[in-house]
Formats: sequence, structure tokens, C-alpha cells
Amino acid sequence: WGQEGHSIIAELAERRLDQDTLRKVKTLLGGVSMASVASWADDYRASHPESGGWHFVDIPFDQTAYDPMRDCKPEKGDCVIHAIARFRADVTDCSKSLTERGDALKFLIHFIGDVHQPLHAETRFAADGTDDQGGNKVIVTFFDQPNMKLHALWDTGLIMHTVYNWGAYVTRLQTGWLNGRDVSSLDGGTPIDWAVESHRYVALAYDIPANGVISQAYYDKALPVVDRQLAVAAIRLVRLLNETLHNAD
Ligand code: DCM
Ligand code: DCM
Ligand code: DCM
Ligand code: ZN
Ligand code: ZN
Repeated sequence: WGQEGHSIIAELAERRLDQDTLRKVKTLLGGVSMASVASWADDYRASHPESGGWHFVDIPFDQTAYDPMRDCKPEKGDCVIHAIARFRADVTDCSKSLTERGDALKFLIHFIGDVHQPLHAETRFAADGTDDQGGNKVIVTFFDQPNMKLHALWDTGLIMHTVYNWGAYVTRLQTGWLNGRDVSSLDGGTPIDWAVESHRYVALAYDIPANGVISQAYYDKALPVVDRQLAVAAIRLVRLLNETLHNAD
């Protein structure tokens, strides 16, 4: 996701955390909001290119299961599945400094978001063995915007076309997808389950007209998936933080 998506997930999560967990989160973050640090991992990446692979997992388009040897290779710079496991351990590791644990929390907030972006759980291989880097090499036209990467359509385009200010998207989800919904069956699972579930939406994401022009019909199909994935990411982030920080001091 782009900044907006990450802020939406973090803000929704912050509003749903246990009070005790929220207090610990605020200590780790030095008092600032979760939304304000939700894209820090992207800034970090600019000066630490070796962290680029932490943001996604390359389950091939035509596969349905995760294979760590195939999809999370160390030579590709690791993957989001391993990154979540590592930072989950780091956030309560008392041999680490408060700064290090705070950074681990910022990474967790970001990567639990990314694993829910369908194109961060996928890459599509061509016959020659090259891949499209999670839709980064597929170019579409989105209403008045030509030359948009399919990946960027899902990171930011669909969100920004719907509401310009991300805070309004938080309201949209609270009054829409999340309103009155029993989420107790949705917050379980492992990061692998979340990636495999994200991957189920990639056929829909690649169902683009031959001329590359995104239609209203595509938008109408895609937006409920964006809503669902943003909301579910927040719910799972809440569960993970409540559980991880529960017994920590
Ligand atoms: N813990 C934590 N934050 C701290 C201190 C401890 O998250 N400031 C966690 C780390 C361990 C557990 O609490 O999971 C017990 O830590 P210890 O063995 O240091 O008491
Ligand atoms: N990305 C991805 N899957 C890949 C490669 C990249 O999801 N196989 C993501 C990481 C960034 C975005 O796409 O969020 C742009 O990547 P880059 O800056 O490496 O082109
Ligand atoms: N914004 C919003 N809702 C919030 C916070 C900010 O809609 N709760 C908007 C205000 C800015 C934009 O998002 O137009 C970028 O804010 P930031 O730089 O804080 O992400
Ligand atoms: Zn992305
Ligand atoms: Zn990212």
C-alpha cells in the first residue's frame, strides 16, 4: 500500500486496541500515533535497500500455496512472512533497546498491512522466466491517469479515487465494511494464511480489459476487495499487538 493505505490500517487498529496495549504502543512510539509511523518502513527502505524484500512475498500468479524455498528466498532479500515473524519477536525482546523495539513495532504495523495488499503476495512469470514484480510491469489507464502501474493502482489509485483524504476512508470503513460486523472469525490465522488469502484476489486484480483501460466494472469489483483487505489487516494487527504486548511490561 501507499501512505494512505498504511495510515488507514494503523488508525483503524489504534481505535480498536485494548487500553493496556495502546499504552504500551504509545510508549514504544514515543507518544505519536500509529498512523504517523505506518509508512516509516518505506522511508527506511530508501536508505536500506536490503530491506526491500521485506515488503512482499512472491507467490507465483498460477500457484495457490506458499512455498518458502520458492517464494521467500534469502537472495531476494527475504520476504514479508519472515519479516513479520522477526519483528514480532523483536518487539518484546528486552535485550533490545527501546528504540529497537519501537522500530520493530513500526515494521510490524507496516508489514501486516503490506501482506494484505494482493499484489504484495504475488508475482506473475512470463514464458521467458522473467516476472512482473507484483504487477509493477503491467501498465493501465485509470480514468484520467494514463501509464499507471497495476501495482500502484492497488497501492494507492483505488483508494485515492474513492476518497482523497485517508481519514475519510477510515470513516468509510467504520460506517461501511466494519459496521456491525462480527470480526471474531476473521482475526486468526498466521502471516502465511494471510498471504495465501491475499493471493486469492490476484485473478480479479489482473482481469484487465485488453486495451488496459480500467473500467467502472473493474473498479466496482476491486473496491470491495480493497475495503475488506484494509479492514481485515487492521483487525489482525490489533489481535497480534494485543497478544504480543499483553504480558510485556
Ligand atoms: N518484555 C517486554 N518489554 C520489556 C520487558 C520484558 O516486552 N520492557 C517481555 C520479554 C519477554 C517477557 O516480557 O517476552 C519476559 O521478559 P524478561 O525475561 O526480561 O522478564
Ligand atoms: N513489490 C512487490 N513485489 C515484487 C516487487 C516489488 O510487491 N516482486 C512492491 C514493493 C514496492 C513496490 O512494489 O511497494 C515497488 O517496488 P520497486 O520500488 O522495487 O519497484
Ligand atoms: N488526513 C486525513 N485524516 C487524518 C489525518 C490526515 O484525511 N486523520 C489527511 C490530511 C492531509 C493528508 O491526509 O491532507 C496527509 O496527512 P499526513 O501527512 O498526516 O498523512
Ligand atoms: Zn506496493
Ligand atoms: Zn511496504
